[in-house]
Amino acid sequence: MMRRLLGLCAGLLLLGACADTHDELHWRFALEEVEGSVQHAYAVRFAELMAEKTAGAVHVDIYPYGALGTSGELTQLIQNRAIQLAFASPGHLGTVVPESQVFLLPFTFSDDEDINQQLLTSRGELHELLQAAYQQRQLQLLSLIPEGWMVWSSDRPLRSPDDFRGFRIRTMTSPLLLAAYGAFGASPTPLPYAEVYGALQLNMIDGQVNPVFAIEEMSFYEQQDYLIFPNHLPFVASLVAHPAFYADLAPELRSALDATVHELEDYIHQVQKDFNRERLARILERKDMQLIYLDETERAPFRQASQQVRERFVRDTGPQGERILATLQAQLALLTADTSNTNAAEQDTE
Ligand code: 6CS
Repeated sequence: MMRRLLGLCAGLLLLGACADTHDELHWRFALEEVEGSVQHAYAVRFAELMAEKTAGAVHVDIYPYGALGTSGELTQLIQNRAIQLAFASPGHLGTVVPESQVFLLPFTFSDDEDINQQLLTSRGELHELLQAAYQQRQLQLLSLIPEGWMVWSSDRPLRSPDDFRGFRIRTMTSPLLLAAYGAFGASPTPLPYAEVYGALQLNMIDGQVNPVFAIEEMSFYEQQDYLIFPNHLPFVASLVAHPAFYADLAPELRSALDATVHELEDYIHQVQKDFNRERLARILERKDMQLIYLDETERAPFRQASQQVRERFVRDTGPQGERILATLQAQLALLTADTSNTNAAEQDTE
């Protein structure tokens, strides 16, 4: 089938009529992260699997961060159909798809990364509601990708909202993050990813928040003394395309894309775990950073402050956002109960 498609395209190209088809067989995939990142590992494997599944008919060209623009600009390139695939993190998507900010709500997810991963990969009501919100804004949600726990990097210890007073923390640009760090007592400063290192170096900010692998590969740790692990929020990225690009794909290509995205779910979860563990070791080999793991008592005031952030989310996103949050919470409760039952059953048989 793929050979026939290519043969047809080659014939039409001679007639000068296959530019669009040719473009779509060379898919441009833009990343919000540099080479060596979780998103890059995803894209490299994605390209391999698409080539395998289409007998080489689809060639994926990867554009790491910096090649095409900021996260917001990549989303616009998708909406304008200038590129075929991109990552769009809810951390930068808040003004485009406000409902995606459900993934920015602190202390809403499980402390167990594997349960959160089951939530991200489930294709039930939550996915459908999010898909509708994305499609309203000319985006097709293809997958939700885990990238690890958000970690605070800082020039001082941060154990309580009091420690956050006057602390200038760089956040991604979604409005809800400003509300969250405001509720924690900090002074949030939204900036694009590429500007964070310089802002730390020039002392325009005191810290920032990202998974460990990103703190290592963007060298943020060089300008910081503390890494603080509150485990308040997993970093989630969404993989997007234009809805018309997806709908217009030949059925064989759409099946190959769907299968690839599905196959990458377990793969990328393991990659992010490995990257975050290995890069922490790499940071500590290079610099004597202080690591602080918040305990339950220290997490409690942040957990309490997070309630007002959920209320703000519901105010900002209305009934659609409220339903997304309620569905997410209900699904997490079910997944948590299932896991406890499985663990209890396993203990009984031991
Ligand atoms: O902090 C940021 O802006 C970025 N952090 C990561 C880990 N991925 C993409 C995002 O743009």
